[in-house]
Amino acid sequence: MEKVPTLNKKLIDWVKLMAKLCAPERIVWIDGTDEQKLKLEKEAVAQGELIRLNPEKLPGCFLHRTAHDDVARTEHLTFICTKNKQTVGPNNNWMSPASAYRKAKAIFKGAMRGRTMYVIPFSMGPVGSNFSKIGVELTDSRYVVLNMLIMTRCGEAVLRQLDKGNEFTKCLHSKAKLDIKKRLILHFPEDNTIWSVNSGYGGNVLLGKKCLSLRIASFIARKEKWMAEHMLIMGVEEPNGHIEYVVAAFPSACGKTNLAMLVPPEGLKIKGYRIWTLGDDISWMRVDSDGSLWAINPESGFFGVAPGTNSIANPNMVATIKKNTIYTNVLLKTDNTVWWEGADGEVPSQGVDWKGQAWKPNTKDAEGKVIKGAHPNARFTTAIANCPSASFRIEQHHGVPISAIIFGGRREHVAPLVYEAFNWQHGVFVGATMGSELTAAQVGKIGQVRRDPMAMLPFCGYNMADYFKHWLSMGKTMAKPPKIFHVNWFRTDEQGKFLWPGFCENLRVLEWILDRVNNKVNALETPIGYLPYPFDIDLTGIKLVSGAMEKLLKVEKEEWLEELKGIHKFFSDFKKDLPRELWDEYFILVEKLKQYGK
Ligand code: OXD
Ligand code: MN
Repeated sequence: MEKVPTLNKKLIDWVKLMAKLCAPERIVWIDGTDEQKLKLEKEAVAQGELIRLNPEKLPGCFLHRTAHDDVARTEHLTFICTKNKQTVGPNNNWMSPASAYRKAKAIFKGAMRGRTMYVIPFSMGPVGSNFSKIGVELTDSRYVVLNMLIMTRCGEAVLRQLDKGNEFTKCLHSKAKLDIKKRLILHFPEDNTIWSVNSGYGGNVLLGKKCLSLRIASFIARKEKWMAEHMLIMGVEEPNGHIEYVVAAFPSACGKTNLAMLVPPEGLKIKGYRIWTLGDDISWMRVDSDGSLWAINPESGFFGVAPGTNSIANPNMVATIKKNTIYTNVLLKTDNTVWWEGADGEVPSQGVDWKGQAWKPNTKDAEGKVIKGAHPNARFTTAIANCPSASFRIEQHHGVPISAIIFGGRREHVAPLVYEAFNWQHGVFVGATMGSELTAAQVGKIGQVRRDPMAMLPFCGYNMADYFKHWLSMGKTMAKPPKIFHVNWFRTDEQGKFLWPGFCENLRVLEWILDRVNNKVNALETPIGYLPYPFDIDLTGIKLVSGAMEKLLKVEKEEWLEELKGIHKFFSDFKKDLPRELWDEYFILVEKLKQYGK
């Protein structure tokens, strides 16, 4: 082993043990310095793991291509390994720790032979905050190291934290042979351990992200009475200069990243609104001595989807990814810059696609399908600090106080533009029954509703029925719980045209939400919750088609009664574990709807 920069015996012993299993040629400790980062970048370029992009147009940027069958999270190969199967619930794949370790050990054995094992000490959350958690990831991938340097705070400062305390999540990753047949993403929450092997895709291998900050953290959070959620965090500066902070959970393809950093539309900007971004994916929240819920973003970077990112959808992200960014699986242009479907500007006349093949627009494959330049799940990894709307509070150990929790989904019908839950318990029901219609980008029947409670279905590290109980009990610990809302930007008219313009105009809905938080406007009581009066949504500077707002805010009794059948089926899957309070909310809603409009 090279010189070991820590005296933490538990850490040293574990690194030794894992090195014995994986048999790397050498071990390198990541110190977080620019010097080491530059060296790793150089080596990665020399080895063909990264391509250096045009230094004038994209300074400090690189392109990486994954294996063709390693482009997204693999939920069917993702397991929670606990002694008791019941712990993980119907929402997770389960394996016993003994058999998971046995299986994985056989794959890890000698997997790093001839390679370097990097030791990455990282902090999820500001280094030294009481609310942060430490992890150490061992990996044989330089790409992982370089991504972790953006997505987390890592290096020397974290090791100094480990001089004071002993607890860290033990994260082991090896690319091994990138063999999908031997790919495993294993979580051992009872051992605070994660093992990931035979993948090089971010969501499977940047172990601080989904694995630690959601699956392991949700498990710990339940025990320690806090919340680890799949939520953006943003500040909305109001015209009086006061900033209210909100969190929001949406299933994928609903514009979570775009919302987190929106640029106010002209009509609202002149009133004095401004957005402050804290995070686009994960929120850790706990109740403070003031009885309010406070949030930190455990991450320090964005791992965002490139296709569809452009100056209309997300001008702040376009500005953010112009420097010091790692692109994965996008198209390489002839001037050594990058492109993806839905990017700004002209479609390039040629380039090299995400698979490394020469590409021209509208070329078809053997099945007659147009070959894409970028993979639909192509990504960029970039620092939050690069973002023009980055909050000045991202490094604050205490985080920010949360005034509203927003749930959302993609629904052509049923869900109105926005509504407010009656109280915390009803809000938990609203989050627990969240759903989104499948789009062409997902496997399944287009339009079919997939339930994704709190957008946590793939990320809750234990039985979701217990997760709902945890949410219900957290509400009781808050003197000032945030108000809970549901939004839907995707409602359509009879012709299937969107009724709401979306994107930056969504701030108009946030304005109503904050007006409700601050008791500035009244609302209409309906069976599903409180709805805005149409005149309370400021439409200055935009024109909706006549009658659109009424349609956006309509509660259709028959559609909701139909919706409740799907919810009944979903709840029934949890059998007797589902908390009684959620069934209570269900039956209250059925009754209210039956009476509605009579
Ligand atoms: C993500 C996801 O990558 O939710 O953030 O899949
Ligand atoms: Mn996510």
